[in-house]
This record gives sequence, C-alpha cells and structure tokens, in this order.
Amino acid sequence: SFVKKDYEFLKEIGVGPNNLGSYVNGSWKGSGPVVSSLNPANNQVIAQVTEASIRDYEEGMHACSGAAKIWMQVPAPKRGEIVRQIGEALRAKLHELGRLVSLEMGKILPEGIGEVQEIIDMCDFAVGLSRQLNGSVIPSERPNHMMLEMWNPLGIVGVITAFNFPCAVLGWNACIALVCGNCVVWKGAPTTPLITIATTKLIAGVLEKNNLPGAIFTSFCGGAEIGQAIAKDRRISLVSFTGSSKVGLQVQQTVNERFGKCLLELSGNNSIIVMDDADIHLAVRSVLFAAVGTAGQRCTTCRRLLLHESIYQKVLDQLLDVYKQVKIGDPLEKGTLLGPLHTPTARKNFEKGIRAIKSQGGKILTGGSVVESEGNFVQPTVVEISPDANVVKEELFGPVLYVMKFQTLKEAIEINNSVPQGLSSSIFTRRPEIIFKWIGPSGSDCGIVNVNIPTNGAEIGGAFGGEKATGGGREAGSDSWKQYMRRTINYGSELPLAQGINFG
Ligand code: UN1
Repeated sequence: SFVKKDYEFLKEIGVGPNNLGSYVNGSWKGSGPVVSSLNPANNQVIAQVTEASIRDYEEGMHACSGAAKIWMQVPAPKRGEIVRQIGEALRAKLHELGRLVSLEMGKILPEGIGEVQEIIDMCDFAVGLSRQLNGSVIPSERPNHMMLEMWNPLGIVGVITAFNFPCAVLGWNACIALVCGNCVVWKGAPTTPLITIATTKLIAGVLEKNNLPGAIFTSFCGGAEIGQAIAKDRRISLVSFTGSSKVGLQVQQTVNERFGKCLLELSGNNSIIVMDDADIHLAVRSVLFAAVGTAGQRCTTCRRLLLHESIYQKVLDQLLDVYKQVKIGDPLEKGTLLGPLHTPTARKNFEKGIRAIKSQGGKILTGGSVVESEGNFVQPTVVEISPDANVVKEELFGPVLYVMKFQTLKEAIEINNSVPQGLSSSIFTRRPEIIFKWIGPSGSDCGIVNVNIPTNGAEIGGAFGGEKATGGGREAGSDSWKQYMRRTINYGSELPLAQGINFG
C-alpha cells in the first residue's frame, strides 16, 4: 500500500474518532444517521460522524432566525472585524486544515493547503468589503427629492457546497454573506463531514470569543434530506448551491416555488483553445494543471482541448510526454500529482465513461484504466474524439481530456460554445486581434474567459461563475456581494409624481 496512516493531527482541529455533525444554537448536536468518513486513497474509515436529523435542523433554524435579528444590527465594519478574526483562526490552522482537505477529499496536499488559503483570501477580501458596501444617491426629476439607494441584509443565506471544494466555496459565500449582515446556514457535502466540522469549529470559536450568538453560523452534516429542507425553507432568503446541473435544477425549482433567491454554481465543460502562434510550452503546462489537477474534479477542469491543425501533433506529443510522468499516489505524499477520485462510485463512473467514449468512436491516446489498488485511483487519460460525440457534451468528473482539431478561430469558438455548460474557457495566442475577438460579444460564451492561463485556478478577486447550464451565479469577488443584499430606494416627503403625472 502506498498510503501512510497518520490521523493524529486531527485532534488539533477538533476532530475525534466520533463526532457530532450539527452546530446548532452554539452547541454541537447530532441525532441523525451515523456515517463513516472514508479516506479516498484506501477507503478506510477516518472517523465517524452523526449527521443532522430534521429535528436538529429545525432547532438550528429557529435559533438562526433569532440570531439574524441581532447580526443585521451589528455595524458592517464590526461584522468585518469578526470575519477578520475568522481569517486569523484559519491562518493559525492552515496546515492542519489543508492536510484534512487532502486526507478526506483526496486532492494533493499543495492543493489542500491552497484551498484553505482561498478561504483565508476571502476573509481578507470581505474585511475590506465591510467598509465598502456603498449605496448611491441618484438625482431626482422631482423638486426637493433625492433617491437614496442603500443595501440591506437579506436575513439568512443557505450555503450548500460540494465535495470537491469542501471549504473554499463556503468561504466565497459565507465571508461575503456575513459582512453583508446575514446569518449563514451551511450544509457541506455528505462525504466531507470532517472538513465541515473542523471549519465550523474555527468559526464557532471566534463567535464564542466575541460573545456573539453561535447561531449566526449554523452548520449541518447531512445529505439530500437536509439539502431539500434548506431549499424549501422560507426563512432562507438566498440559497447558494454548488453541484451538478441536474441537482441544481431541482434546487432552483424548489426555491422558485417559494419565490426565494438562488445562486447556482453548477457543472462546467471547459475548453482550452491553442492557436497556431501559441507559446506551446506554456500551453502544455497549463493543460496539465487544468486537466489533471484535483484529479479532474474541479468544476473548472479543462475537459476539451482544441488544437489548431498546424500544431496538433506537436502539442499532443509534448502533452502525452508529460502525462507519462504524472506521479499517481498518496495525495499527502510529496511529489504526487494525481491523487485518487473521491469515491468508489466516481471510479465506477470513470470506467463507465471510458466504455461510452470507446463506443462513440473515441481513441484512447494514454490512460483509460483504473489503477488496481484499495483506493479510487485512475489513470490520467487523453482521448482523441469528434466534438460532436455525445460524451463530449457531458461532464465526466475525472482526469479525462478530449482532444480535437480545428482550422479557423471561428470554428474553435463554435466548438467552445457548443456544449450545454458555460463556466470557464481559455485561449492560447499572442495575437491581440484574436484575444479581443475571444473576450468580446462573439467570443467565448462562458462566465470565465481566460487568455494564456488555465481554465482553473481562478483567484477570488473576480466574480466566479458561469452561464447556461452552469447556472448563471456569481460568487466571491467583484460585485458578487450585491446578491447577498437587497436594494431599497427611499425618497422625500412631498408627493410630486414622476413622469409629470397629476393624480387628482
Ligand atoms: C470548483 O471546482 O467548484 O478556479 C471551484 C478554480 C478554483 C475554484 C474551483 N479557484 O479552479
């Protein structure tokens, strides 16, 4: 076995062999099913967690509704100070929490630590934002009037996150929601409960130290039942959901039925286009990180590589060469580039996907098999296939890269835009006329449109999210915060009506 077993460090972040999975009204509870958290590298149990029951959920939401009334009255920069302290608490445990992310999710350690860094960055961003939730004064056409646009909190924001970024995506949402004056209700992925618990403990510690109600941050380990309760709950003004397009659509429909707001970050099917003038060395390094990083389990993973016919073979040869050097193994081990898939089911889906690829005319250039071991390892895979094959339209969540050839930029953009999803995209070229076409109205139809960098690894300062089946949401930086608040416009005491209307 190439997996080392060392769970001692978990004590330092508040995780034991048996854990309660609901942080409710400032204390830890659990009266739902007991589940095991598994190490994807060997499928052995790391620890047990008692998930939330609907009773725990109700108790938590009741307290959270009370806390919302208090938290929205705390001045925004003071809320920022609490988020600053959360950032400090995370900084102090960067390595331990990063190690847990690597252990429980299966991504390699530098990426596990990078993920915790991402939530720390979000805290820093949100602290600054807490002094910049600016409204505006709009000139009125009426005498003695002005229109004042100010931003008020929504109340409670629900955050449902996925296994692949088990704490960074919480950060994108929670850091902003909190400085905007909202309480947060979090449900992490059912297969990463220890990360949910460890992250919540750090946040809870800060609330406690500041004598604030613990219910400002309410957190549940659980599955679909708790997720549905959040979607249905009228007390939750905004539900931010990260996951597949299929489940996202169900969440959106449920939230719509009660006229709630939804923020969706769903499936991607991201392509990298390499033009004839590209820096090929840069492109190959970028594709490797984009397609193999996190074992292809990022929503921003590059799934389609579009190569100009004149450099097709050259890029492919270099790429296949670096693929052969990818070290597969224990994600906690130094030098490993490719850890396991997250679950045995993901490994089975990989095998199913490979069968579908072959039956649809795909040619496996490298990889294509699972790795025989007790963990969920698979080979990094490159497939030559037509852009019209059905499998290419779907998101196969693993390290499988589809390569295809094009002749013109127009054709490449058409292929880029030909899938249902629209999260991230990138082009490699040095020509400004191509770059501006690519980022313009008739270029990429994705939310993230990159040039000469991978499709993944976005930094938090920009708004993150995508179009079409990716759901249209924007999280993290830029002006994403406006989604976590509501706008009001007030005006003066006289009643001259706008548009010159005389009403009796
Ligand atoms: C995700 O996979 O859900 O841009 C998020 C990136 C990361 C976030 C990915 N910063 O790849």
